[in-house]
Amino acid sequence: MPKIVAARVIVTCPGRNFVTLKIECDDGTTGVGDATLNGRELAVATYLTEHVVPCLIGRDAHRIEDIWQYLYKGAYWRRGPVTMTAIAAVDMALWDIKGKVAGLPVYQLLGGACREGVMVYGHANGTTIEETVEVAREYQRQGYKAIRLQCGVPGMTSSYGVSKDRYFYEPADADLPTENVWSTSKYLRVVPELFAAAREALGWDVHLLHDIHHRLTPIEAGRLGRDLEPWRPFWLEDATPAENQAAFRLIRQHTTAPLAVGEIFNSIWDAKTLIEEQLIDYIRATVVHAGGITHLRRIAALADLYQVRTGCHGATDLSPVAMAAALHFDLSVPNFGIQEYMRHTPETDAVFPHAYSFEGGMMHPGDAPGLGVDIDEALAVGYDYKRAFLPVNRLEDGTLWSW
Ligand code: KDG
Ligand code: MG
Repeated sequence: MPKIVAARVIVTCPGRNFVTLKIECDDGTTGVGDATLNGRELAVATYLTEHVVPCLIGRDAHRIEDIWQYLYKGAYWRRGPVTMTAIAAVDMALWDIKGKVAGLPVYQLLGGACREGVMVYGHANGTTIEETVEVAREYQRQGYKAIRLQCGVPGMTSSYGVSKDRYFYEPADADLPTENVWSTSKYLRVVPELFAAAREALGWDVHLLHDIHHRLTPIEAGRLGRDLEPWRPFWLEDATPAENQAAFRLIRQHTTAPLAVGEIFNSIWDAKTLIEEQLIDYIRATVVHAGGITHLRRIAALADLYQVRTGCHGATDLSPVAMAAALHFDLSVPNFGIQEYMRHTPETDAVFPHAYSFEGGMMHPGDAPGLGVDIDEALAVGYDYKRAFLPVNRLEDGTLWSW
C-alpha cells in the first residue's frame, strides 16, 4: 500500500489564483488535486494546511472512500464550499495516485470509457449581439458543437459573461469587489434577440446555451424560457437562485426549455429535490466544489435514475487539475451530457502540464496514468498570490442583487 508521508498546499497566480494540493507517498508516488475556490482561495488553503494535512499523514492512499468519509463525517461540520473543496482536492489527488500505481488513466478505474470523447461548449460573448454572433461563428469554425452565448445589455455598462478580452474571460478582476448594475427588464428584451440572430447566422446544427447567473425570479425565468423556446436552447443555466430547490417547480410549469443548475452546489443534498422531482435536465456540480470524483459520482448516480444528465462547470477558475479530473469523470459516467470548457491562458497551461486535448468540439483526458496533469512547482513559485474578488451586482436603485 502507498502510505501518505507528506502533503502540501501550493498557491500560485499564473494570471489568476489557483490552490493545489500535492500528496506524496512513501513509494515516491505523488498526486495532485485542485482546491481553488474563486475569491476565497486562502480559506481553503488554510483549511487544508491546518485541519486536513495532519490527518492524512500515515494513511493508506488507496483507501479513497474511507478517507472521504473520515474527512466528511469526521469533521462533524458537514458540507459547505470550503470543506467540500478541501475534501475534493484530497480525493482528486488520491485518484491520481491510485491511477499511477495501477499504471492506468483514472477513467479506466471508474469503469472505462462510455464514449469516444467528451462534447464541450465554448463561450461566445460580445458587447453587442453582432459581436457575440461573430465570436460564435469563430467557435463554430474551430469545430465546437456547442456554444454559450452572452451579450451586453443595452443601457448597462457591464454584463455577466462579457469580457474585456475576446478570448479569456476573467470575472475575478479586482482587489475589492467591482460593483455592477443590473436591469432584469432590459436583459429580458435582449436575450431572445440574441438567440434569433444566432440561429439565423449559425443554423440549427449547433447547440446554443445561455447562463442567467441566478438573476431572475422563477416567473421571469419561465417567461424567458418560453420566449427562447422557438430557438431551441440546449439549456438555460442558473435561472434563479437554487437554495430553494422547490422554486424550480414554478419555472417548469411555464417552459419546456431545458434547465441546468448547480455550479455552486457542494453536496448531493443541494440537488436532491431538483433531481428527484425532475425539475432540472442537467446537473452542473463539479469535481472541485462538490467533494471530488467520489462524491460527484454519487450525485451522477442519483441523477441517472431520473434522466438528469451531467454538465460540469469548467470556467477558468477551475484549474487544469480539475479540468483533467472532470474529463475522466465525463468519459466514464453513463449519464454524461456536456462539459464546459473555457480555455486557460498560456501562463496557466505552462504551470499545469496536462495530457488532455481538444479536437473538433470534443475533449479527451488522454491515457497517461492517473489524472494526466501535474504542477510545475519551479514555475508556480514565480507567481505570487494576488487577492482578487468576484464582482457584486446591484439593481439600478442600488439594491444588492445576485451576481
Ligand atoms: O467563479 C465564478 C465563475 O466560475 C462563474 O461565474 C462562471 O457561471 C460561470 C460559468 O457558467 O462558467
Ligand atoms: Mg454559470
